[in-house]
Amino acid sequence: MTLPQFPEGFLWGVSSSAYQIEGAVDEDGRGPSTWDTFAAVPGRVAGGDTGRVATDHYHRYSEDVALMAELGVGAYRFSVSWPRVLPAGHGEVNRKGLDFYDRLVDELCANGIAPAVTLYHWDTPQAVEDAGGWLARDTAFRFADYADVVAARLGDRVRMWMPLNEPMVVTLFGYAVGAHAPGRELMFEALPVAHHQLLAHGLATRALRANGATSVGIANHHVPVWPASDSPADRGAADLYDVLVNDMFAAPVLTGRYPTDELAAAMPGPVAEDLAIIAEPLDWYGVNYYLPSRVAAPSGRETVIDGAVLPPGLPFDFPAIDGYPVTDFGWPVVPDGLRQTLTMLADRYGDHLPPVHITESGCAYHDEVHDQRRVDYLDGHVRALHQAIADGIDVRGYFVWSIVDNFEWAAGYSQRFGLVHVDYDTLARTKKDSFHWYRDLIRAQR
Ligand code: GBH
Repeated sequence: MTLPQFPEGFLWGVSSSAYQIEGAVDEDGRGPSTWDTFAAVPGRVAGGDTGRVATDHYHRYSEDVALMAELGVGAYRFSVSWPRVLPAGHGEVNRKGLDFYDRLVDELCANGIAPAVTLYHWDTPQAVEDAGGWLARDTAFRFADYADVVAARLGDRVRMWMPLNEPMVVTLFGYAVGAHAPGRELMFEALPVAHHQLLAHGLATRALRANGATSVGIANHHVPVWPASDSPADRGAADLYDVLVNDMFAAPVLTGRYPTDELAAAMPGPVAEDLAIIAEPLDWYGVNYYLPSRVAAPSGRETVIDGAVLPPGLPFDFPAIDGYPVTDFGWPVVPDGLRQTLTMLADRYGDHLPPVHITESGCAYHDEVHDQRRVDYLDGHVRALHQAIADGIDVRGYFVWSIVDNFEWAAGYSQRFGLVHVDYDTLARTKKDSFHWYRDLIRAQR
C-alpha cells in the first residue's frame, strides 16, 4: 500500500522519558526520585522492576542517537530528570547532571535532530515530595526555578519545550488512586495536584520564554470518552470522566478557565490569578493518544486500570471495549480514536487551539524483531492522523512512543513499546520491523 503524504515540513519524531530509559540513578550526583522510592516498595511495580539500570541510556545515548539518525527523524522528545539537575529539588545545581543533557543535545544537533525537551515526566525529586510534592503550592515555584536552570544551559539548542507530560496521569494515578508514584490514594482530595501542576506549567512557560524560548507547548494525555450506553446514568458518568481527564487539563491552559465553577471552587489558592499564568499562550499543543475510554456508572464491581485495582468509591466504571484487536497490554487498537480526539479538541477550543503535535503514539507488543502488529498499529494511526489533517485540523508533527523498549512504570519491563528491542540482560539494541517501516514512511515524504 502507498504511504500517506503529509504536508511539507511535517515533523516526524520519537519520544522517551528519563526515568524510563536512563538508569544510572546513583551516578554523577543524581538525587533520589519518587520513582526510585515507589519502585523499591514490593508489589508496586510488576516483577519488582526498577529504573536502576533501565536501558542504560545514560551511558549508551550515542548509540541511541545513531539509531535515530538512521531512522531519519527530525526531532527527539526526551525528558530532563529534575533530581539529576537539582538533587534536592532546589538550591545546589548538579553540574554533572546538566553536563549529560548538554552532551545529549550536542549529539542530537550534530546529527541534525531537533531536541524537544520535556521538563517533567513524573520523576519528582524525593526531597520535593517530602515537602508536600504536588499537594504543595511551593512546588510550582520550585519547578519554575528548575525550568530556568535548564533553559539557561540548553536553551540555545533546544527547538521545542514542554514543561509537563500528562499532568492528568500524575493526578489520577499518582495521587488519586496510587497506581504510580508517589502512591497516594486521595481520590478527590487529589484535585490540588492538578492545579499546582498547571500553575507550574504556566510559571515554567514564562521562565522558558524569559530565557529566549520561542516554541513552548505541553504534552497532555487525551482520550475520546465513549459512554457505555445512552442511559442518563452512564452518560452522566462519562461526562464527569471527560471533564476530569480531558477538559480539566486542556481548558485552563487554552482558555484560562476551569470547565465548571465547581472545579474552580475546589482548587486551592488564588485561582483566578493563577489561571492568568496557566493560560500563557502556547506555540503548540501536544497530544498523547493511546486508546479510548468506555465509561459507565459505577457497577459495584472492582475497577482495574492498567492492572491496578482502584480504591472503591469511584463515580465511574470502565467496561471493556470489545470488537477491536488488543495490544499485549490489553489496550484496544482504535486508530480512529486519534481522529476523534483531535476533532474533540478542535470543536471544544476552536481558535484557542494552537497547532497540534502528537507527542506520543505507540503500542506494547512482545514481538522481538518481526513486529508486524506494531507496523499495523502505527500505519493505522498515521492514516487516521492524515484524515484529521484532511478534515482541517492543523497538526504539525507526530512522535512515536518509543525509540527503544523501556521501563513501563507500574508494568516494569513486562511491556515493550520500542521501535528498537532491548535485551535486558545484555542491553543490546535490535531494530524491529517497525523501525524500518517508520524509516521508510519518513523517507517517502517529499
Ligand atoms: C504515557 O502514559 C506516558 O507518557 C509514557 O511514559 C508511557 O510509557 C506511555 O504512555 C505508555 O503507557 O485502563 O486500559 O483504559 C499513558 C498513560 C495509558 C494511562 C492508558 C491510562 C489507561 C489504560 N495512560 N491508561 S485502560
